[in-house]
Amino acid sequence: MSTSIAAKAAIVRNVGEPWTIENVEISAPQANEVLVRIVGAGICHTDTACRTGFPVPMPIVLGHEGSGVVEQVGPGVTDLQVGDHVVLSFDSCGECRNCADDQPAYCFTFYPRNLGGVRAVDGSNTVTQNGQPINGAFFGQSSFATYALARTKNTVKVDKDLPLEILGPLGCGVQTGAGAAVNALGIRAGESLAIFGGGAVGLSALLGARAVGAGTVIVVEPNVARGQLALELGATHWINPKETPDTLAKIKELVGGVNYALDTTGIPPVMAAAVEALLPRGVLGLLGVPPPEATVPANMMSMLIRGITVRYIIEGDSDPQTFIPRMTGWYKAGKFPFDRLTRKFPFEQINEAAHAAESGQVIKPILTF
Ligand code: CXF
Ligand code: ZN
Repeated sequence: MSTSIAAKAAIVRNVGEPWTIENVEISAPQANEVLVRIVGAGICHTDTACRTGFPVPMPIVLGHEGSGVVEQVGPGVTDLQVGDHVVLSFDSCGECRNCADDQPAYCFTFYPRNLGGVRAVDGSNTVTQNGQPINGAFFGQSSFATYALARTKNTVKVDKDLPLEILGPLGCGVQTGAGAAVNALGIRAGESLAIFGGGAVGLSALLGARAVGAGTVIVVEPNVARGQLALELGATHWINPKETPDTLAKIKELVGGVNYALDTTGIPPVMAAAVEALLPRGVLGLLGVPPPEATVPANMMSMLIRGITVRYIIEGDSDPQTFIPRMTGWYKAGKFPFDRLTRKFPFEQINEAAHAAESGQVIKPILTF
């Protein structure tokens, strides 16, 4: 059982170069690992950011929104079985203070585990090519490949009556947005939320807020198709900042202010508007990746007198083992139509699919195998 498995993987050889699909070998699963035959893999902004410079070792097999079928289990694995349908999420140690607090997205070893390119446990390679090392283990999976090696910790079993091909984004982008609204902000029935940016993460936040019965949900988004989709998905208001540049004034005019705000853009002036849109005791959650030199652009006195909280949120404060089943439960109940954000592309069209997302034509591309 310890023979490696032949697979095809999309490799980035150097920063900024396109993906090339090449033959590789995937390591057989060790203790606490499973081999998954990938049937779908979403493309997240972090994949494209890593291709173009977010620091990861090269050459590398990216992909961290995989879904598929368990093909092999490592020695001693009992909680997953061959044939199980699974969604792959981010990896965590399960033992540090934050993992023990059920906050695995803030695992003390999150970055080496998810972006280090090798097995965190012993530094060995999970992907090779003709015996030569290729970086893998990306978010404990590297799912831009026909097979992925995952850890039981980040492998979540799902019901077989769900559409497996499109479930991968529940492991990152959808979980990040929906979890931000539901877990991190803890939005409750009737409370109000303004979401800045209507991409995959922002619209997932909208879906999460709707699933738990939020009241007013305002989406600020310049792309007309995305703004219209936000309204179809239950946003009470869509503000197009191209037509209404003073979004803060517009939010105040519409509803006076909001209990919560989420910024998915990482753009400092957008964050400044989001802080000022909050009612007293409001909370702003930051999800967008900022420019490297950016500092917080908020007026401290204005925040003080309203008792404002501003915090960063990773992966929606989610524990994938419980939050992914919660989302699939909402989906089955017709309360969480995340499939409306997706479009399928054949694996071979990975570069076209990523470009379609970057240019704003597609919200969440999913590679199918
Ligand atoms: C990432 C965002 C940047 C920090 C690490 C986690 N989320 C998912 O793609
Ligand atoms: Zn991601």
